[in-house]
Amino acid sequence: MDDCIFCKIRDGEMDTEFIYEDDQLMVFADINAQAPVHLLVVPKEHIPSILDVEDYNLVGRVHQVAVELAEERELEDGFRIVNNCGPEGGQTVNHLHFHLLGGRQLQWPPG
Ligand code: DGP
Repeated sequence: MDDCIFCKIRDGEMDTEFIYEDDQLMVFADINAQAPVHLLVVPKEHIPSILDVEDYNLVGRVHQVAVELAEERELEDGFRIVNNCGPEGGQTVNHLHFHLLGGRQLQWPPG
């Protein structure tokens, strides 16, 4: 996708530092951090949203990497993994991604 910001990040056009990378996934800090730890775990393939996922092993792998990063960041008191889907779900970038948030008391319910 030519105009997708996460595809541009994947392709090295944005000078974004990868915290983790493998053949399927990339992880980088959210530009608009909402918590002391706010990382985005992003499949490299341009999948618009979770509604478009065909292989749910990918979603499992996303969670495995997110949990490993939470452990690495010593978020033993808790953290949250969030996927926003569609306009009412608050999705603003139409390239599948999961937020890993932690390092402060998170509130529930979200706004
Ligand atoms: P969502 O609202 O769930 O679609 O989250 C999209 C997130 O992506 C939002 O928290 C801000 C982040 N974001 C948008 N553009 C960029 C960017 O260019 N670089 C980085 N690192 N994060 C971005």
